[in-house]
Amino acid sequence: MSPPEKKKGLIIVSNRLPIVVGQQEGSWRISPGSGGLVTALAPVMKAKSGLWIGWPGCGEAAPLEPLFDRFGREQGYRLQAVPLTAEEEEKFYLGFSNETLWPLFHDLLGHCSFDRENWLTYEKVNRRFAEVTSLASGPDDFIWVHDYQLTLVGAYLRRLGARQSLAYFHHIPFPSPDLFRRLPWRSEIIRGLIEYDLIGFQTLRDRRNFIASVTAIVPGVEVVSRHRYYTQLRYGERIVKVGHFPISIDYAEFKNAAQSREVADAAWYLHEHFEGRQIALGIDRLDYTKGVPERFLAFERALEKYPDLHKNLSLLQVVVPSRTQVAEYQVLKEQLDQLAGRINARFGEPGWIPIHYVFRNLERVQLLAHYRACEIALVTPLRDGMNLVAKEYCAASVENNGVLILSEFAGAADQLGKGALLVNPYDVEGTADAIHRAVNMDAEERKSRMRALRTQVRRNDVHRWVRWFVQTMQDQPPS
Ligand code: GDG
Repeated sequence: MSPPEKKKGLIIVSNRLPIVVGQQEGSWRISPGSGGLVTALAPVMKAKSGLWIGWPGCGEAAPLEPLFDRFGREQGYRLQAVPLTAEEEEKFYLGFSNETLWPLFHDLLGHCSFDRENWLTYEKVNRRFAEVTSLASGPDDFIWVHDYQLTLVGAYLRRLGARQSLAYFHHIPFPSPDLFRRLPWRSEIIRGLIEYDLIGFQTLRDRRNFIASVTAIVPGVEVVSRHRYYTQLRYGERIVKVGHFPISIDYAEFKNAAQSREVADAAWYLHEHFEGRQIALGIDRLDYTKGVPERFLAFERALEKYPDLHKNLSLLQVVVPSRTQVAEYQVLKEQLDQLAGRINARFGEPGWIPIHYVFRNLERVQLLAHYRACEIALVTPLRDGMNLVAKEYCAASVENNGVLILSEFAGAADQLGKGALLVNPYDVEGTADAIHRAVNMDAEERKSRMRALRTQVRRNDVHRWVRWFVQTMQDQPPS
């Protein structure tokens, strides 16, 4: 009789744990976060006795141990915290991750700071993540690390003797070799990444950029074979797969929620405030990569060039507060306040405000109602790994009447480029023309474009993404 097959566990490592910890009526509560990644991974985590390792993101006051025990019982997978001091959070997260890697990887060299103290803390924190993961994992587990904050965890795990399969997914873009070379620690980062067995990117462009950098920087790395979704590299004795796996959303969940009575009512109520005009929607985290000032300028140009838009179109821009401790983000906030004020003062008339600009987080029902109510979505980042707002807008456009205006520099453009109106966000004139075209698009063209977009998102949802990534790791073709 053959011995029973040993169960392979799944360990996810990410900077933040996917939880919300808070107090309600004096007692501590813990609940899973609401992102698509958590929804997609939860069933897999349950089936594979999963463990999620990350920074809890709450102060030390919370009694984490009993809260995590309760979470494990309720959700069917476990959590493990990696503690960070305030100084580490500042240098590792706000500093190196968000002031060096984030702008560099989004092609915005002018926003980068290169600070050695921040780099040293980044190394130290990555080492700590690896130590916690090493202690918590068994020899048959599959360890899957997420995103640019944790590029070095795989290499530290190897130094600690890890023999398991190590995978990494990079949620943001990977820059061209010419840009990547500017990073003083380029060699350490790229040598860290090559220690994983599978390295996943969002787009073919990111995958190619990485391969060009790694083969230029690390002697002895060579391409062994190319397949549609991944390339195999040889590095010493090891074979490393480098693939592209465009991330997605839980399409069915978005579609069903958008069809609920609650959302339909909220959407109707929202549109009533706009008295029969069309609404162009922008929803973005406060971030200079999202191209919001450029979008305001394009909207202004559209009003200048096309007087028929006056009183017939408003831009509803939601900016979600983010990284507000970083000085650059405060400057961006002021810039947006000023631009919106100036454009409204220039074009506004009694009964018509051109830009409705709000700086806050929307509740989920409101988010969906915004998607459903608005005839146009303006998703125009200067660069974006994927951009899930674009996919969510399509899933929630249940009447098939929305027009998606999408930046050609969002990862999502690879999949949605045919149904969307693609724009270069730096091209104010071209974006203004696209806005005018969207407003005047007839119902038939809107429908056929939106149908194509929704089919694409439905077929390639986040559940398929998880299966695809895990199967590539296990050497099976994608289903
Ligand atoms: C990184 C990469 C990549 C936004 N406003 C509200 C709200 N949201 C939710 C959206 C969406 C998410 O936040 C934003 O996702 P994005 O993909 O647009 O952007 P990043 O946060 O920059 O994420 C990105 C992603 O990782 C996944 O790999 O696509 O390129 O940068 O889900 O719905 N949610 C609620 N209220 C809001 O006001 N509830």
